[in-house]
Amino acid sequence: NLLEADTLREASDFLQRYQQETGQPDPTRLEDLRREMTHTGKFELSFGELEWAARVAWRNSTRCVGRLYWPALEVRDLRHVTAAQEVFGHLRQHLHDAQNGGQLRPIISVFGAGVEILSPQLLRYADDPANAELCRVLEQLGWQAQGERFELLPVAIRGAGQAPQLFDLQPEEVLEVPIQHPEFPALAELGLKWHALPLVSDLSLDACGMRFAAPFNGWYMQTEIAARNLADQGRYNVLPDVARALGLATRHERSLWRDRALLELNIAVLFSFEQAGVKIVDHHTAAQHFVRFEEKEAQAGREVRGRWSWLIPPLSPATTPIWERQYNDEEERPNFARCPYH
Ligand code: HEM
Ligand code: NRG
Repeated sequence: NLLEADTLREASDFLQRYQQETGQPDPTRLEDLRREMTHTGKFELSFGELEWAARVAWRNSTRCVGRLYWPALEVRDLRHVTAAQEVFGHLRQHLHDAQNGGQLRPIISVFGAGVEILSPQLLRYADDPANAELCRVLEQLGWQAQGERFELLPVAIRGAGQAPQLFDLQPEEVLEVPIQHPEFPALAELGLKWHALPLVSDLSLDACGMRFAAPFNGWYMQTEIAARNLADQGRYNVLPDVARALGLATRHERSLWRDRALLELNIAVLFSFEQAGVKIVDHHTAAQHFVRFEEKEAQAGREVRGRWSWLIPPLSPATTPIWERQYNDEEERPNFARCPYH
C-alpha cells in the first residue's frame, strides 16, 4: 500500500530527526514504530516527541516573525480529550493560563483524534467583516447576533464522532484592551478595543504523519490589530474615524491623512496595551528578534525558511532589516497546516 509506505517514511523521518536533534539515538524506538505501523497502522508519540514536534512546528512556521521563543512553548498533552464539552473546558483553562493577568504565555493544547475546532480563533467578534462566513455557520447551529459592537462569538467545536456544538465564553474570562491615545483623548471616544490574546485554532499540528487539532497562542504584534484588523477597508475600516478624532482634513489623498491616522492608531494600540499591563510587541522589536532567531539557527546549523510577504510588517516594512533579506519559502514538517474542514 503506497499510502501506508508514505506514512511510514514520514514517521520514521520524524523519529530520526527528533533523535538526532535531541542527541538521543534510540534504534529500538524506530523498530517499535515500524512494527506498530505495519500491524496496527497507528503509532503513539511519547510526550517528549510531541513536545518537540509542537515546538519545531513553530520553528518551521514560515509566516511567523515571532519564532525566537520557539523553545519556550508550553505544550499540553490532551490527546485523551475528544468530547466537545471537555475540549471547551480545556480551551477555557488554556485561555486563562495564557492570559496570565496580562503577562501572556505561549501555550499549545494538543487534542485527540477526531476533534475539530470550527472557529478560526477562540476569540472572534461578530461585527468583524472577516467573520461573516463564520457567522453564517454559527447561525445554522442556532446562534443569533445581539447586534452589539465587538460582540464575542460562541466557539464551535466538533467532538470526535459528534455533531458541532456551540459554547459561550463569559465576558469576565476574556481580557480585552480599550484603545486610547496618549495625546489625543478623542480617540478613546471611538470606543475601539481588541482582545489581548491571539488564540489561533484553524491550523492543525502536522507531525509524524498525523494531524492534531492544536490551538496555540503567543502575543500580538501591534500591526496585526492597528494596521490590519481595525484599519483594513474590508475589516473595521476605522481610519476615517481616527482621522476625524485627530482633527485631520480628509479631502485630499495627497495630505496623507490615512498614513497619519494609521501611524497614530498603531501608537494608540501599543500605548493602550502597555497601560493595561498586557504584553505586545512593536514591529521594529519583533524584526530585531527575528534577526536574532536567524543568528541562533545559523549557529545550530539550520536554515531559516520564511514567507517574506508575511514576515515584513504592514507598517513601514522597509525600515526593518527583513525588507532586504531573501528567504526560501518551501515548507518543512513538523508544521502547522490549514485544517481540511475550513
Ligand atoms: C503568523 C507574530 C507566536 C505560529 C504570525 C504573524 C505574526 C506573528 C505577526 C502574521 C500574522 C498575520 O499576518 O495575520 C507572532 C508573535 C508571537 C507569535 C509576536 C509571540 C510569541 C506564535 C506561536 C505559534 C505561531 C506560539 C505556534 C506555536 C504562527 C503561524 C502563523 C503565524 C502558524 C501563520 C498564521 C496563518 O497562516 O494564519 N505570527 N507569533 N506564532 N504564527 Fe506567530
Ligand atoms: N493576525 C491574526 C493573528 C495571527 C497570528 N498572530 C500571532 N500569533 N501573533 C489576528 O488576530 O490579528 N500568535 O500565536 O501569537
